[in-house]
Amino acid sequence: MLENIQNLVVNAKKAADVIKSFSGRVRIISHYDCDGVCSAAIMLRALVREGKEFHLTLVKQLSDNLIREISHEENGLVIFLDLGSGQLESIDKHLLSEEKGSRIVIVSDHHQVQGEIQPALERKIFHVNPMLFGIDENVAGAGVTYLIARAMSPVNTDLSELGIVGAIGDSQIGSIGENWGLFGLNKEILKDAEKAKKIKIEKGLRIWGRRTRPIHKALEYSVDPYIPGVSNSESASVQFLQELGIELKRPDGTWRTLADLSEEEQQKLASGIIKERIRNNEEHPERIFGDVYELTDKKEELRGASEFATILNACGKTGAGYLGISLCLNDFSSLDDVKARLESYRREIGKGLSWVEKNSDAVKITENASYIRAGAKIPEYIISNVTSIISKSNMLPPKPVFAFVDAEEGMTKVSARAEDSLVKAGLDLKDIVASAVAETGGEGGGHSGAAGATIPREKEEIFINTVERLIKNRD
Ligand SMILES: [Mn+2]
Repeated sequence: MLENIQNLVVNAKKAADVIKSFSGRVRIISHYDCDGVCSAAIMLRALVREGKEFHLTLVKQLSDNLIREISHEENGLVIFLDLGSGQLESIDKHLLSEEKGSRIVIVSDHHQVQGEIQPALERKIFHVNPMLFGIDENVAGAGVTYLIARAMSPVNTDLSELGIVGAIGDSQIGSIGENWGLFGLNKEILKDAEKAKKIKIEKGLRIWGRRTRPIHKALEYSVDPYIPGVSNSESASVQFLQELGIELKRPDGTWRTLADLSEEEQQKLASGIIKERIRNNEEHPERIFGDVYELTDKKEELRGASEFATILNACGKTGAGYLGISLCLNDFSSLDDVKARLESYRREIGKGLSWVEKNSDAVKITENASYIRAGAKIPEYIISNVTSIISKSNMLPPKPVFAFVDAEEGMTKVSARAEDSLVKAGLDLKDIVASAVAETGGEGGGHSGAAGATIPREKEEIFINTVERLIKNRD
């Protein structure tokens, strides 16, 4: 493992040297989600520190068309962040082939590698991806980009916190036994962030809105951990806290937050939540504690790393990734705009969840998996969030969840999620989705617990049948 990481770091150093010695405007294409926004912010700051110019575009996905467009631009160095590894053939064909002159391409990504570069063109591409070295989990696109930035200059270790936020945005808070926290390469990056005094680690209840929401609101909106009978209901949350004897307000009448609770109150609340979870047969009732990461250089309401990751997803996915990047780089002038976006984003996710709850006829549950056919009822840009939340809640049986929604141009976006316990038992959604896509056409990829695809809409049934067969016949 250590050797693999060293190889990855050597690879990152090569890419860093290419960037440093390049003169001219750097063309950057990054993914529009939290991880992509963090990746872009890291690269921008590193480039500015080198006195370089850049032109950045954030995109939902890297299509053949986009790659072709970039090939028509005057650019000597193209950097792909949090995407690109799945489009090597297209990059080879449109950006590297001989008549394109001396263009160099850097791919900094953590997604599955697809396609190949012709050996003759290999010297023109620097592909930094942990998967090439057998590291297939626990580092995000932002972490990989951070390794490049760190290799450019040690000054850039102050960007390590963004590597962590990207990982959190990509749902990489994993577990080590009872102890929740980031591990693997993420843990290394976390050490840099602690050393640079950018992140403080505390232990606490892993509930969203620790510093930003009234306690009863935080419980009402909590989906991971899910609190049966309390999540989704304001009055039930208030009653739950009152029964535990926890004051909702401060002496001055303002709402208390989870961060205000005394040690003893935290214990009381925790055992109350665990009891509810046991009573409702939640799989790991005790998994409500974890490392809570505080971003020390952000404004008070942006300090919770999970909350910050959600904010960046909200900005990026609603077409305002530039606002997310400013926040990453500590420009808080657009905070009001950001808050409004966050609220509407969360509202959309909430609407998506209640649509699934109310439309059980759109959910097909088989022995092997659950399938949600939402058509145009849930927007494409939040379906991965909705699917993640559903797979972590007890809304559906403990099986992999596949959600289908309409995408552009007659295509269907598929989002697949499986809980940790299923992944540990050997389920690999990345493989399943890849095989299903081989049957339906389209494209797909991801990780063992979270994968996605875009397929022709008329092939949904074929996709489902293939998944059924694959899960059933799994050893
Ligand atoms: Mn990513």
